[in-house]
Amino acid sequence: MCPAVAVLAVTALGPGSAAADSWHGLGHDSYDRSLFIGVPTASGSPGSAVVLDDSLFGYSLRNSTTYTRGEGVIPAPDDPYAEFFGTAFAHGDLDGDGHPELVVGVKDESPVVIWGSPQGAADEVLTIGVPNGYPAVGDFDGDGRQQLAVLGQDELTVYETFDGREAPAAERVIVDGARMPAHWGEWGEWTRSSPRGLIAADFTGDGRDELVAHGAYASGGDLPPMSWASYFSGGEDGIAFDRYLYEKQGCHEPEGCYVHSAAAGDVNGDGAADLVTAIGGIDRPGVDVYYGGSGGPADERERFGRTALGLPVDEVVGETARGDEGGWVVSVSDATGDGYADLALGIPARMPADFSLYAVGQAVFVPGSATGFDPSGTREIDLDTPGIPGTPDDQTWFGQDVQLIPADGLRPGWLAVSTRDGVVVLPVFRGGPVPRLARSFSAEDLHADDSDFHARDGYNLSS
Ligand SMILES: [Ca+2]
Ligand SMILES: [Ca+2]
Ligand SMILES: [Ca+2]
Ligand SMILES: [Ca+2]
Repeated sequence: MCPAVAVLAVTALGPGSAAADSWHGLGHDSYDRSLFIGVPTASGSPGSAVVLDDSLFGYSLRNSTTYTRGEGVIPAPDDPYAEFFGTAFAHGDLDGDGHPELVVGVKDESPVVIWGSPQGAADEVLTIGVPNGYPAVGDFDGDGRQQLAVLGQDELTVYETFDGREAPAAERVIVDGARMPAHWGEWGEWTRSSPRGLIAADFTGDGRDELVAHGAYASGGDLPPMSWASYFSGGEDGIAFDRYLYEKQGCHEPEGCYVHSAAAGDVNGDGAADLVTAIGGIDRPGVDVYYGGSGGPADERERFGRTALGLPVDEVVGETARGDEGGWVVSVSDATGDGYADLALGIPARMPADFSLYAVGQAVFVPGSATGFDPSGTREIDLDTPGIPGTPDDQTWFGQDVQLIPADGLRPGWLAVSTRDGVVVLPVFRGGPVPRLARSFSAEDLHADDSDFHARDGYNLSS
């Protein structure tokens, strides 16, 4: 591996190629409350990403921007059959001009930086040469400026400083060491790891951001999935590998199971971000919390199963979730505005009590508190909940992804839930989410052809 090989390409297009509306028209200059929706490959389309901007009246298509590969400033995919534009999103002011950039991850291809400008998103993009890269933005060295980190198949790259819109190749840092278990000969045929996400947050509470990378092991056969996560601590010298938070975690362990999704937020309000992982597997629905502290996320995790999350224990199947992969996706953010990050959990394979339908799905909201998630405030939301559009059916996959948007002053927080048929967004007030005020965006609204969806991995929600 030669660190000097940086493949970065600048794409600039002439006047008239604008693909973006502006958040400036709304009087704010931030993606902090934007909802990003990655839309997978649809029939005859290379995939797109929709940015819904918050307004005083919530989210609407009138305040949205759609980026489609091969249109406007967005480069066409190298592989027309590549699956997913909008695998991951990150945002922040990378060049220090006061206007935020949006970074869009692309499954199997390289992330794209959409530059900010005084007029909103600019007609200029930068392609970061890390195939299958997951982006995250944070201030890792404490200098007050934001940096871009990208987790690729075999490396974590931190771009130190973007000087204008030039490629920062000379200053990029590749973090060496055993940050992910790349080759692993035990346990049969697992051969390599693959990334699933990169999370930037202040896990120590010192004002500098750290990173957690997580992913899964690939296997050649029908072996059950296993997962790993590694913690990268920061400092004045930048990011360095610290330790694994978990490794080879799978359902073969009495207490463990594989992790499909992870998120960070300050659940207990102590100033340090906490890592929350969704525990999949038939018998182990719920989440694990690794509370942050001076040493980063704790080695000891706290398990919240169905009972601890305030969910009823089913008479027939006990603590299980009446559907496989109980905790499939998590989002953590202070949507109620009380200072404690709240939890949204997506359980898309959930079945009704009489087992008559497969994968109707469910979303769960649990508020945070000084002692962690507070089960007394739990809300279960599904397609039978008054106000939620749609009808329960086989494989509606309600909760295939979830995303919380934080409250901001008088503006409420939001809970977004994706299904086979689109995305539902509902406001979250102090008392929790309000399904009767839900609004929905159909597959057509989101430029998606739902007939092609791999339903459980359909939309990708981010903020
Ligand atoms: Ca900028
Ligand atoms: Ca920190
Ligand atoms: Ca905390
Ligand atoms: Ca809260």
